[in-house]
Amino acid sequence: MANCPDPCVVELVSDGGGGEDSFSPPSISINLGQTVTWTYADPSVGRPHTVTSGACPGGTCVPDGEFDSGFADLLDTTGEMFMHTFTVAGTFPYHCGVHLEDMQGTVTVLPAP
Ligand SMILES: [Cu+2]
Repeated sequence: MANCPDPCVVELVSDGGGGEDSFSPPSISINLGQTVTWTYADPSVGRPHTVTSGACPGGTCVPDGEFDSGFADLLDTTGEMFMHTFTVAGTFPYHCGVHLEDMQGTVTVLPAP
């Protein structure tokens, strides 16, 4: 797992860059109180994504309400961002509401030293 610097940025990308729909990097760890900024960096401009908390057990994604960029304003424009500040330690799985189990990530919030 990559330790994310502060400010911490996770990019939303897809096959336009030769890869797959993904959060890059998919798994990060941060310190308690740190903010994560998800930035649309998908070369396939117009391919929409969301950042939605919740795991996908058995391939079915279940939003858990911790954070959600939502469907009202899909992330589909270069540089568009969604931010969330993590104030509780723990492991927070999330997914894209469009690509579901094919596009997942995890934020691990380290406890205060
Ligand atoms: Cu997506």
